[in-house]
Amino acid sequence: MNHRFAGPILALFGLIVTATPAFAGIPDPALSTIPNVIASPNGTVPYRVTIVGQGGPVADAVVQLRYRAAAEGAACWCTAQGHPVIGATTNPSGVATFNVAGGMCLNPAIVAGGVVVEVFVNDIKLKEVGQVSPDVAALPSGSCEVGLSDAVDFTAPLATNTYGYCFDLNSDGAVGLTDAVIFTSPAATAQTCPN
Ligand SMILES: [Ca+2]
Ligand SMILES: [Ca+2]
Repeated sequence: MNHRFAGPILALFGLIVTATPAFAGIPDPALSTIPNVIASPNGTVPYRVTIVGQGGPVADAVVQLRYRAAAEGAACWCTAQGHPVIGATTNPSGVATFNVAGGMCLNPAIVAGGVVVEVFVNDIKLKEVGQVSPDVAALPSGSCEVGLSDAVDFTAPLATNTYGYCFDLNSDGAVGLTDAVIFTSPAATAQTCPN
């Protein structure tokens, strides 16, 4: 090899080698799991996303839920909950866990503009999702609460396994027992905001 080129070629080789792990860490929307956001008045119902790339789970990725203005305005928010951008970082399994303290069902088909939450991973938009919540019926006061009116709304869909966007709390495309289990705890304790 001509020694004049050895340096640049070695440098190029080094670039390729160091670039590989970075590529492996690029989130792939098709491999990642990003359900509808679930909000609850005291944030105790966790919302989890799993970010996966070609090389497997992506750790230490910054995941942001960015609410569009119309959706932010239609949601119920507890005082301590920052918005419209809510962030969390993925663990070694690629899982980021949020505890969104608020409420209201935000169906993109109904919310003005057709977009509710844009999910960004390391500042790259990965998906658009809606929001669900056990707090589906708004109180006239505007405060977030899981109470009798929410139970009334949930009872028929849960009892008859009838699909409705707002009642599919675990985003599996169906309404049934799993959603009832998620709904029961905040309903039984008449969950409200902690402040
Ligand atoms: Ca309510
Ligand atoms: Ca479901």
